[in-house]
Amino acid sequence: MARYRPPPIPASEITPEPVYRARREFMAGALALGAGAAWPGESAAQMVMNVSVVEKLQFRPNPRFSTDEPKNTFEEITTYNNFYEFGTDKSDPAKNARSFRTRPWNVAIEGEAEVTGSFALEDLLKPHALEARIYRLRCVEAWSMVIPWIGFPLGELVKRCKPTSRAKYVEFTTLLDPKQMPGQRFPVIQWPYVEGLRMDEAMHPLAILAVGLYGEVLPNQNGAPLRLVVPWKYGFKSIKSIVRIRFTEKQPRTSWELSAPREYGFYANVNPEVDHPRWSQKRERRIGAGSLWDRRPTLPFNGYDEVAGLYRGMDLRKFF
Ligand SMILES: Nc1nc2c(c(=O)[nH]1)N[C@H]1C(S)=C(S)[C@@H](COP(=O)(O)O)O[C@H]1N2
Ligand SMILES: [Mo]
Repeated sequence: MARYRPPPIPASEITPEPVYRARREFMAGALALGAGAAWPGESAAQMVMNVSVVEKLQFRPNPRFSTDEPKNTFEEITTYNNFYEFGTDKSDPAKNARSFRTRPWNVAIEGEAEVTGSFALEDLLKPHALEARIYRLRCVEAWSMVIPWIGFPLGELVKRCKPTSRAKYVEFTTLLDPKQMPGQRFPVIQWPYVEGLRMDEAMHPLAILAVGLYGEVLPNQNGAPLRLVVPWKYGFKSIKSIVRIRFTEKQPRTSWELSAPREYGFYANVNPEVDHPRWSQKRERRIGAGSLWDRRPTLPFNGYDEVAGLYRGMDLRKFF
């Protein structure tokens, strides 16, 4: 990967005007709350991007739910992406999502819940204090990264929606907009991208909705303005650019299951014992660290052992 050189001009000039304006509005709105802690000892996004004018998110670090492994750089996290709506190469999303409009943004809450309707993102976020959490992300393609997210527990939002007793699952849907998302003009997978969690998974304190990383509003290629992060599951569960959250009685039919049911199960828990039909899941390559051949062992549940209780009594080879 080519070495990154910081642009010599301020971000206000390199960021397309609507994006820049949207970011300012985003900040002026719901997110300027919380404890106001800075990222300890650094501001990598600021350094890398030479940004002096883009406002920072207000958040509190959460060491209890953070790994102390070395973080991937802002550049790695924002130039090596899976976001098929913007192309299938790892470098495509950074290029093709540049002018993606993430404001205004509404999220529909639907299904088996007392609180439903269409919510402006600002209103949805208002009650939630943001936290920084450094999580491992393990892609099904046998690579991994360490990413400092900014977000809040999904379970808090679920509770506020007051799901009914019939709600057993939560289904998430990405925006469908082939005009803005050129990848959706090709039938790579079934659009829009759909993912889902069982209710107890959604309530687990490790599952978060992210709105930023490295102290900054989420870059478009990472799933702006709102994406799920479920660190014990393969990366594809962590759906980006969410426009709908639906509470259901039946298990949602996810895009990956519909495209390749033998390869991608609903649960998608990181499991070194269950190989992908076309490759082993025993090891993984940490992006940016060492050579291509430097592989580390993959840990069950991506190392997040505290979720094991959710699956007690389940055959995780069958429910992969
Ligand atoms: N809507 C949508 N969400 C998505 C994807 C996608 O193609 N479309 N790719 C998934 C996959 S396979 C991975 S590994 C992660 C990558 O997240 P990152 O690019 O922020 O590291 O996003 C997930 N969320
Ligand atoms: Mo992935």
